Formats: sequence, C-alpha cells, structure tokens
Amino acid sequence: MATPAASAAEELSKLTIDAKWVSSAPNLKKNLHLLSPQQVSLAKMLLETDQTHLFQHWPEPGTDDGEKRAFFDQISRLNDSYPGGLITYIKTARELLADSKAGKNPFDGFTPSVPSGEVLKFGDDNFVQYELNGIKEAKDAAFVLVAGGLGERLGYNGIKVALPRETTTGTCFLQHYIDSILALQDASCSLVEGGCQRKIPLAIMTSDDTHERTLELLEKNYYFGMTASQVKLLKQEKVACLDDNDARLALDPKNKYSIQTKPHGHGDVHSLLYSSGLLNEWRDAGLKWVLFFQDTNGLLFQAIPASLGVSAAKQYDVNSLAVPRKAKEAIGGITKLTHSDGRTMVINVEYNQLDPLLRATGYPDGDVNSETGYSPFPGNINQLILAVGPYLEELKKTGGSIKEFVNPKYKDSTKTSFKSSTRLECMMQDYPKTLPPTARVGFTVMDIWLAYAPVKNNPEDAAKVPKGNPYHSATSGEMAIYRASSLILRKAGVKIDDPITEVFNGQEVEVWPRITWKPKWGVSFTDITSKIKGNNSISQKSTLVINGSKVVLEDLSLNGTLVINSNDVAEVKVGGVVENKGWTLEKVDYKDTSAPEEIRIRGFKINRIEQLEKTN
Ligand code: UGB
Repeated sequence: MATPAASAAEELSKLTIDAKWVSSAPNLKKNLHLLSPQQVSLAKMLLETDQTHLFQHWPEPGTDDGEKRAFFDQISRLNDSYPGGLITYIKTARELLADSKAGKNPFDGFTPSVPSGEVLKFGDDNFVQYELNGIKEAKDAAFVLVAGGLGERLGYNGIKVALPRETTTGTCFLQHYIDSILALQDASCSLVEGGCQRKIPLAIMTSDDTHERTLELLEKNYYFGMTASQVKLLKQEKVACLDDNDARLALDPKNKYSIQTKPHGHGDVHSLLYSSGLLNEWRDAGLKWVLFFQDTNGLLFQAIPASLGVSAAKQYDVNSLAVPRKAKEAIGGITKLTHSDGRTMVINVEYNQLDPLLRATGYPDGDVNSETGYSPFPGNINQLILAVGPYLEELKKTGGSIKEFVNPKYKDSTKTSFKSSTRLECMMQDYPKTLPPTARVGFTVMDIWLAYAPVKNNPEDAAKVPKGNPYHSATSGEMAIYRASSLILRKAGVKIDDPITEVFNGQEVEVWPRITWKPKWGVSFTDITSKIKGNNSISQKSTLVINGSKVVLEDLSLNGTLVINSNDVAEVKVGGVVENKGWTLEKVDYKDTSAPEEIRIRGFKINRIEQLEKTN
C-alpha cells in the first residue's frame, strides 16, 4: 500500500505541468509532497485554470504546512458544492466577465412587452373564490423560505427572520411564517374527510451567515409549533470571489491561505432542493405545489391563498406573485421577452437592467410610470409558486443550476479592474429562463398594501428613495402591517379611523390603528368576515391584538388598547365600549445606541400605558 507521500509523488509524476507552470508555481512544487493525491489533482486543476498566483507566497515546506492543507480542504469544498466543479465556475466566470466588459446586453435580440396575467382586487368575488380554492390546495403545498442572505442593506447584525414583524406583539418573521403555514394546514385539512395524513413541509435555505442562528431560533422556540421533522434546513455554500476579468480567484485579505467567498444568490435554492432529494420526496408524498418566499415580507401570507388558487385554476407551471411597481423601484419587473428568432419567455428583469433594456428597444424614456402612475411591468416580489411535476422534470435536465450573472463594481470606465472582488450570482426567479416555450408561465398581481412590504433598507437609504416610492425599511414594514389589517377590517365592515402621518427615521409614514391578529384568527377574508358582527369601530390611537382563532367582534367601540387571548376551544365574543389610555408610539433616533437594534432601525418604540386584556 503506497504511503500518501509516494501516492502524491506518483500523482505528481502524472502532473503534466509544462515549464510555464513550474516557473510560475515553484513554491507549490516544493510543497506537493505535503498534499494527498486528491489535493494534488486539485492543484493541477488550479494551475491549468491559470490560478498560479494563489501559491506565489507559499513558504518552504515546514512553514504553515497545516494552513496549506486547509487551503486545499476549502478548494475541495468549493469544488464539490458547485455543479461542474471549480473548473466550470472559472470558465463561466470568464465568459460572463468578458460579456460584462464588452457591455454585452444579456437581453440582446429580445424585445420586451407588457405580459398578461391575473390581476386580483382584494375582497371582490373573484378574489374570494380564488382564496377559498387556494386554501383547499394548501394541504398539497410545500413552503420554501430563502433566508441565507445577510442584512447588509438593512444594516442589521442579526438574522433577518428573527426581526419582529411588528413590535406590538414582538412576533418575529419566522414565527409569523410558521403560524401562517400551520393555520393554512388546519384550514385546508378541516376540509378533508377524516383530516390530512401529512403535514405541510417547510424548507429553509440558510447560508454560513445564517444557519446556526436560524437553527438556534427554531430549537429555542420548539419550532414555533411545527414538528422538528416538518422543517428542513438546507445550507447553501458560498462561491469563490474573483479579483479580475481573468477570473483569478481572490484570496481572503485576512488569510492568504483562504479563498474569499460571498453568497451565490437565492438561485441556489433550486439545486439544493434537487440535490437534497427533498423535491423527489415531496413529489412521492403527493404534493402538488412548491411556494418560495423571502425573509422579511410580513404581508405575504395574506396573499398566498388567492395566488395558490390562481395557480390551480390556470394550471400554471410557474406563477410569480407580483405587485404594481413604481418605475425605478428596486424590485424586478415581470416582462414578456420575444426574441427575433421567435423564442418568448415571461421572466423577471432585475431593476438595474430594465431601464437600459427598454431604452434599447423603442422605449426612449426607459423605466417610467404609465398613466396609471405605475410601471406597465408588474413588480417581482420573489414569491413563486411552482407545480411540482413540471418543476422536477426541469430540474432533472438542469440539476437546478440557474443562469448566472456577474455584476462587478469596476474602478473606471475601462472596466479593467474592480473596486472589490466580485462573484457569480444567480436568482431564484430566473428559473423560467431554461423552460421550453410550451411551459405555462404566468403571474398574479395583488394589491401592494395587501401583499408586499419587505424590510431591506437601512434608515439612511430608506430616507433617500425617490418621493412616492416605498421605503422598504423596518419602519414602513411594520406600518404596512397595521395599514393592511385596518383595510381588511374596513372591507369587512368595521369603521376604522383614517391614519395620521408621522415621521420616523426621516421617513414620512401613515400610522393606522395598531391592529394585528394571529394567522389562525383569519386565514381568508371569508373567515374574517364571519367573525365580524354588528357595528364595530376602532379609533386611530387604538391597538387591537387578537391572539386566538375563536374570537368574534360584535358591536365593539375601541378607543385604547384591547388584547384578546383565546384558547381556541370556546368562542370569545368581544363588544361594547373599550376606552383607556392605550399604547403610544415614541420616536427613537436611529443613532441612539442605548436602544436595541431592532427598535433603532424602525425609529419608534411602543409605550404600554394602559390596556384591557380579555382571556377566555
Ligand atoms: N437570499 C438567500 O437566501 N441567499 C442569498 O445568497 C441571497 C439572498 P435580498 P434582492 O422582493 O424586494 C430580490 O437580497 O435579491 C435570500 C429580487 O431579486 O433581500 O436584492 C434573502 O435572505 C428582486 O427582484 O433581495 O432582490 C432574502 O430572503 C425583488 O423581488 C431573499 O433571498 C426583491 O427581492 C431576497 O434577497 C424584493
């Protein structure tokens, strides 16, 4: 049995490194005997892809030998976690970097046009019917939360799913999502004779940056009521950073034996679902739908049943949930693209690409609003519904690898060097790019106030968005919850005072009554209207918290704070005049470091002066 050193030497003898390599990688050659045969073949791959710079600083054997081996352990991980290995990554990077330097437009030859899809109006008969159908479908759905992204733009150091969706109850996004899925599961399974045989699964894509803290949040809270087996965490690997147009791998500035890495983008979710076998498992279990959603959109589940109903009615292979989009808003636009060769596809065109594409194809003003006050292209909110069958067929062909892009920050117009290292990225909504023209790709437009208020921008950036465009901040995200709850109850016949306008962290926002309920109280508008009786009114200064499913509001007149807890067994009827000092909003300055981070980023805190609490 050859010793590792002998095998390395043998592997070395096979190493067809021509003189060029030896001269430029002499330090590697001196250290080859330290490496295992697999590591030697990885070294060969690096030399053959012109990565000799990685070894120039390597000292004589005997110094840093452990770090040298650790370097190849990381190379091996990067090689294994990328479809086609590092050699494919570097080759693809060179092609995309050349296109980027040449200013090649990825949409060359395509003409954009406004796509057609289903446009829903909250609460009308069409919406109500789709919603009820969607609840029937929910038991056959799996949910996938992409939560590997860091809150860089948000300037928040924790994991975003741990942020409070609203600070009236302090319920975090992850708890709200799980509460919502469990509420859908109960509502959907109550329609099945004898109940359901299985639970709705939730997969969460994490990354090195979010995995441990997401798992800890789940375990500390007993999975917020889900069984542990109902939740699967899939960790996406980061990808190697690139220092220049030749796709030279970037070394970590803090460690010359480590390759710098950054997230590859939420598009990884497709290859992870496929390679983990989870998608096959869901198909074998008879599931029909996979719903993808992102980490900080607290309104989302109010729109999911109806959009699932649209998917079922139209038998869409792909249904993108969309909202009316303001021109120049930092969200992608759903666009029909027709190629000169006849190919068509309906896909998301990212916000930084839409304007140049339009200007290059007969829209001289680029990305502008139409007479409706909104862009003609619906806004992508990264909430996709895919039909399991066609999805699995497609991934069998592609392995889940998604068309990538590169977005280097060049030093100057010569585009010859970067301000900082770049990397290949992919987006989950680019999945339809590889689909055949026969694929049934549609979208469902929802009211923004009902469906979409992500928390992405830190206060400074939020305060700078073009006037009239959404802030996408912690402030606007929380206020949107109260506005949506108020508008839903108004539609259900409750008299709700108009909001007042206040400024928090430099953002002027509408402050509606602080109304929030547990998802199980109302999974559909039909459900909610069945729990509103008589004449109810809620003043602007009020707070209403409904913590149970069997709560009925009847002839309630609220001017203060009312918290209703119900054990979901006996019905709790709440009415009459409730008047107290209530809970007030107090401004908190973003720079006030004495306040917790999750409070500073929204610019206010709630003072609980007086409330009435009813528990059955
Ligand atoms: N995410 C991951 O899980 N892994 C990653 O590597 C990166 C992100 P961002 P983005 O709805 O407002 C998207 O960064 O990508 C998760 C759409 O592209 O918050 O800039 C991350 O945790 C855009 O068309 O958003 O923009 C988060 O949950 C528009 O829809 C999610 O992916 C925009 O979202 C989104 O990542 C939006």
